[in-house]
Amino acid sequence: MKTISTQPIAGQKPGTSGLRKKVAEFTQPGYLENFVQSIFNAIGDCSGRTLVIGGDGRYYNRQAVQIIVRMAAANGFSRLLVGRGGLLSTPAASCVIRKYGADGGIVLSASHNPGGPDEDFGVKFNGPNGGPATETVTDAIYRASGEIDCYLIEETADIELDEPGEHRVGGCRVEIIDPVADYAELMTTLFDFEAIGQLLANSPFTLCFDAMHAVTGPYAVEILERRLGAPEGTVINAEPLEDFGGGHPDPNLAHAAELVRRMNSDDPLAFGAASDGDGDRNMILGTGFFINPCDSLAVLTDNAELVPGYRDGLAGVARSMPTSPAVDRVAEALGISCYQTPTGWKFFGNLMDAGRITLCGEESFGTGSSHVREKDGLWAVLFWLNIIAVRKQSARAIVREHWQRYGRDYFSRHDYENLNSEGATALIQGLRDNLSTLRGREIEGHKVAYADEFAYTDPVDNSVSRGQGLRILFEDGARVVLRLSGTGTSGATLRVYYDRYERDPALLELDAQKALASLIIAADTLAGIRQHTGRESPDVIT
Ligand code: VG1
Ligand code: CO
Repeated sequence: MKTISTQPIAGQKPGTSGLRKKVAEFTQPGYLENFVQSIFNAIGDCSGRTLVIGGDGRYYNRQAVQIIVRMAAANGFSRLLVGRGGLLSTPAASCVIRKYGADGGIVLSASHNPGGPDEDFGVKFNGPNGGPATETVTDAIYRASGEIDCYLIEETADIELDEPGEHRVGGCRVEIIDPVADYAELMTTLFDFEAIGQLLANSPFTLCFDAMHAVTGPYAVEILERRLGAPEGTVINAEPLEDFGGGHPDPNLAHAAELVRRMNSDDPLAFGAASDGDGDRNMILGTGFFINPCDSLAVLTDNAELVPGYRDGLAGVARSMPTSPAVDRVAEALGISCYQTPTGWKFFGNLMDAGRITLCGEESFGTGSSHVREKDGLWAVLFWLNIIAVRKQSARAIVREHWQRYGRDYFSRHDYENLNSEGATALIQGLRDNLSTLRGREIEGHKVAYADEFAYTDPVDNSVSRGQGLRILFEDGARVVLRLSGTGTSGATLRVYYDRYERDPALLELDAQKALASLIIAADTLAGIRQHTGRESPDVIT
């Protein structure tokens, strides 16, 4: 074992989901080592503990796994569970931590950010509940990164990552585990595989899953093709590649282009889905139909009792603040609690651990439940397939019925990427300074009811998280939210979220951009979006 002296490196502050930087920064001498040692220092004595390690397979994943294995052994961990090939999707890592009672896990991923030598890398730490470290822990990691003076590492050869087996590194037992098996097993306990299998065997029901050359390929092939009997080739772009095949592993209409093409071909498919780099996001498409993630969460909540794992009902639900309130309406009808948390999955963990919620989700293509402590892309796909198999209706028909019953919350998010940081900060600061003056102002037919900066008090541990997005609520129930992204690695990304409720049965099938047009203009008037960003239109609309 060697003790290597080092000094703090500025900027190792975890964001919405772990530490994400350009590969060039992460591969600087000592950069990864400093951050990993800061995690170990923050969690305290590691001796005798068990750690799970895996990642989404992006560039630098394999090298990073080898370094972390040697450092974990040197820091006293007695058992490491490492995904074969260095792979573990984010939800599978969460599953493995929980199943084997590990003390935590390190997941190597920058999620939906592109990968490759010139792109992004990331490291996140999950706690013993399998969920992303809470803010208390990420704050402690950041503090540790500012005080670090040495790191510990074993001087051993690389271990064989591609074969199942056991290794000794220093005093530590390292087990190479099948990255898919435990997760696939868990899915069979939640969903009716027989009913879904029958649905898929029924030839008019055609399905395509786009793994985007990211980590879900092996999971989707095993579950959809091998276990559920979907035809070979149902999963496209199934092989995880270090650069995701040059694509952007973000499941939305812009980036999952091949899937969208197949859905709209002359012989359209019944159901399409895609996941992101680390497998925790999902996009669901019906024939000629995109299901907004906010609506998806509401529909899953409303139909949960059709699915074996949720047959006994839901303890409660939660959504991130910028997510539309579609799920709130269902929770009210079901008589269960509905919580509103800041953006990022780390805020759902306490609610789940305390048994307050079963399902939760975010507008950013994230949906999940208490089966693990991360959002879970394939799980959401299986949930939808299970509902379709039971109701024997198309995805589109199910959503339409939902709107007829509950009304529709039109929702859209506009992203302005790679902005000059000063301009983006000035925009937010300018609006923040004006929040208290907005009440009563009328713009484009919407009158401001109130405006504030969202702060969250965790009802379980009473911790307070401030500065979680500026929101403007209008008297007609419409809403605009503005916040800066905490996952980017260059410049700033502004996210503007719009939602508006529509009850009129004749107005439920409008184009979302048209339905939200007046709000989009109102937001520009109030926040000076075009003026501060210098952009006429957003880069990505979801
Ligand atoms: C984004 C999303 C947020 C999500 C986070 C991590 O964060 O908005 O909802 O939890 O990514 O998702 P931000 O700070 O950039 O808005 V993942 O799949 O990239 O781990
Ligand atoms: Co992700």
